[in-house]
Amino acid sequence: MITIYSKKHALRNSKMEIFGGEIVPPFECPKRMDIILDRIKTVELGPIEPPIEYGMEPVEKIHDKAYLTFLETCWSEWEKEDFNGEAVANCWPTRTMNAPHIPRHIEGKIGYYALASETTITKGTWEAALASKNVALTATDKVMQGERAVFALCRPPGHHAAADQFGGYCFLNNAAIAAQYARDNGAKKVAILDVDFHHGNGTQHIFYDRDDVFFLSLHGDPMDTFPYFLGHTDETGDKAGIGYTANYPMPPKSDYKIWKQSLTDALDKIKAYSPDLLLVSLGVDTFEDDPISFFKLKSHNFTDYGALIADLELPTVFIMEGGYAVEKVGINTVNVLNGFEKAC
Ligand code: SP5
Ligand code: ZN
Repeated sequence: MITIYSKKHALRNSKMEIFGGEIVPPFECPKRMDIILDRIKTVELGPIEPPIEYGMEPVEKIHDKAYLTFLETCWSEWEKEDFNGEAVANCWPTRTMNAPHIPRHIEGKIGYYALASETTITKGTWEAALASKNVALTATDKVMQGERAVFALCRPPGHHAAADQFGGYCFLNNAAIAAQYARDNGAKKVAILDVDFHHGNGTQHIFYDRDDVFFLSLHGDPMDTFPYFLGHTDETGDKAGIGYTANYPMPPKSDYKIWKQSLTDALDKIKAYSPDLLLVSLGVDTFEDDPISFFKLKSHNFTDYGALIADLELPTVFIMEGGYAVEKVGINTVNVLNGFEKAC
């Protein structure tokens, strides 16, 4: 399997995350990519190729123009203030405010566009996010041109990013951009299977009223974990999209036996939908030792479910999302890809 990868991910090099009331080093760190690349080389998964440049057109089909300008200019505006740290939100338009105006001041603007406070914006974040969407688009193009499956080693991840919101370590929604690109280039129906531990709130919201992109997510119950406010079973789509969102929230300590039941159901739904293309939002934070998650998958379970995904016999793009047990992130990620490839 070909991997698409850009060194520019390293430009996203935040030094801090707000976690449990403390300032800690970010869980979503550049080293994750080094470990995954090492594993790809060790098991000889296949060639590692750089992305090509797709420009902003495919991004503007998903994201709000003013949001993109905000992401591009946030760091330089923040730097102009007398602040000493990274750009971070501390005030939001919450339930009793309806945000009729986007503030002029960067502190208000960042609150308007942020969906969580753990994710800061730093010098280089925008450039890394742009490289990440190019990785997803290059991989998607290759699959559209006939590759059975390609791995988009995206960083920063994307599935929490909505049309005009960042957070959960995500800025541009790589999977959504890739799905729309596929739609615009011949795919009539696209399915997005999100196996990251966290609900893919951004992707769900982007496609919620559409029937041409079917979004399915397996995740920790939002009653118990991030992103807390989306991802319940009764969210099944709106308007033309009714029936084209499927959520599988699962409780703390869910193991592979439970997780696999959800996966099997999701795979059956994908089969019935019969898409032209499958995108997998691949987060391996379902692993038992993940520091911020609560599922109990073991390393060999990742191999097993890779093979189950291959059984769909669909052109498939794997798009990297989360996974923070850094020492095992390579083994777990590549196990999915190897399990898939061996079953083809
Ligand atoms: C792409 C992705 O996986 N993003 C995840 C963002 C999660 N951010 C919130 C982390 C809060 C963790 N709280 C964990 C409590 C652990 N006991
Ligand atoms: Zn996650």
